[in-house]
Amino acid sequence: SSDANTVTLLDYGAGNVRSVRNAIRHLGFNIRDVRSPEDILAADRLVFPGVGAFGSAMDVLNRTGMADALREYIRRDRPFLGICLGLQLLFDSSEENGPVSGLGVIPGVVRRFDSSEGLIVPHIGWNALQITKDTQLLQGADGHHVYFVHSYHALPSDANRDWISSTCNYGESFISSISMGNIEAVQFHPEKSGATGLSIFEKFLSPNSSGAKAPAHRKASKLAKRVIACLDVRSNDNGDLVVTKGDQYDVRDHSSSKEVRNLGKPVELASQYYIDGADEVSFLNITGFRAFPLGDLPMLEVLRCASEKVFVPLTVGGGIRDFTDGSGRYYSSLEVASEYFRSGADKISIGSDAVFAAEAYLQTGTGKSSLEQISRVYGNQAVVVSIDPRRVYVKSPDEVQFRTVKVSSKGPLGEEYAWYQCTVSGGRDSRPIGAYELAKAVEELGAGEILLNCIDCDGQGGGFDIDLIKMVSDAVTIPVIASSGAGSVEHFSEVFEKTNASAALAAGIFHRKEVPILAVKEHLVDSGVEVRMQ
Ligand code: 1PR
Repeated sequence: SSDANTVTLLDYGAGNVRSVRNAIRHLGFNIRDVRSPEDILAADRLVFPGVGAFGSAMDVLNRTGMADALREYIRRDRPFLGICLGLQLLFDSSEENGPVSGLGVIPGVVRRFDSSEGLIVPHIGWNALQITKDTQLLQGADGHHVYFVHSYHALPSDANRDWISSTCNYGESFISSISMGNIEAVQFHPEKSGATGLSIFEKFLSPNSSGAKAPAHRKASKLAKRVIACLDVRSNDNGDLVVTKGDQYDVRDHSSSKEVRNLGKPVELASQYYIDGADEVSFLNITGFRAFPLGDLPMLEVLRCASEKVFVPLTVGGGIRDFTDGSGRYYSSLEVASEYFRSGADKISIGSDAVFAAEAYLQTGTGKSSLEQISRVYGNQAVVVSIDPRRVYVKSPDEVQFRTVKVSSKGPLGEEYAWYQCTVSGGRDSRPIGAYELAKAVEELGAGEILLNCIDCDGQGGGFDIDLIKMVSDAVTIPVIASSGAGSVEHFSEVFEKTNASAALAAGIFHRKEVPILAVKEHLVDSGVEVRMQ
């Protein structure tokens, strides 16, 4: 009924499937969107990227008649690829806001990862596939790292054993893909899994092509530590968006010109870091707290263009808060975040507003912040909180009401302790809350990940603040990204050996081309740290 270059996409409008669209187009295919149940039955090849929560997805599918159409399409054994929630929905039921009934195609249940033993949930990152069945789709992908982001997983059982094509281990063994006839579904995100993911996607789109071969690599076995490249973006004095980089958050040159340092073009650098093997790319709109970010359309354009070329997760932060523009129109932070998601972000990052939310929550015991709203709509795996603390030395822990650490090197007056004071507005204003207290509070409010900077270390190249990162990563059960201060490959192995950080982020050393991403990863492999190699 249609040409071989067209694939049908079921996007029921619950979230961002831009990345899936970008990957399909990148592989040279056109997309036909499903508008009615009939479109499902008429498809030659159907991609079903589930987004949002299980219960609300089933509601939409039932209400629109698409649930029945999907069951029929699958019963006819027509080519189908479910992604993430698109795999989970095939099962009998899920515990997510439930129990809720699913499509009931595969026997079994979907359950939350158990964080009671300290397992970090959501499961975010690159984990190794263990192939249990020969399929064309996953050929050559055994032991490859692919990108996962989820809190719920389908449980393997005797009843569904015939369906399983691969499993993955995270706290326990769970189903990472199923395959039966022409029905395929994956829990990971092929559209965000770099070259391995694109090759899996391509095998579904053109099953007869011989081209898409999974790239050769070293065999992986577990969740990898992530290496993230960060681009601080702002307008320079000529009004052009540039990647800049500060020293302790000061981005102006120390020469007489005092210009905003210009380290390159955001889209070009992001694409280069993807090619170089970055596991994720973050954009921070560092003057977002001043200017209204939706007024800052170039930043949205940067995101759109970057997401067409970068097939690993993209995070964007800066300026996510409620705002009233010059004409009196009010924008909620949820609207700002939605615009970022629509433009291609996989996660958003909140700085200043999260500090205010945590302060209010600790005072009143209740929260009604933007952080909670955004995480309710998009899921907590999509919400990062970026902390910008500054070290404050004290003689004894009793001096302050905040959690202190015994520091590895003493303060200027011989102080043996420090607490880490949170700031807002890019370090300009200090607030009465510590990084430890903030991290605990935002975890409760629904943050899915913490980006932990340190103003003292930023741009100094002297290594990460191990004391701070250990304190925070021991305190929460969501992933912590260590940031600020990377100057050499050894700093990365140090932070993974001494703390519970799940990822390490750097900016300056990558922008100035002092240390390539590949060198960081090779050093980590040599140090016995599992990383994704391409
Ligand atoms: O408060 O929600 O509008 O978010 C603003 C965001 O912008 C926050 O995430 C905040 O961290 C960031 N930001 C604000 N001002 C600056 C600045 O530099 N003047 N950049 C800034 C923060 C810090 C790191 C940096 C690492 C690694 N950038 O992300 O990339 O320190 O650097 P290094 O490897 O060179 O040491 P809101």
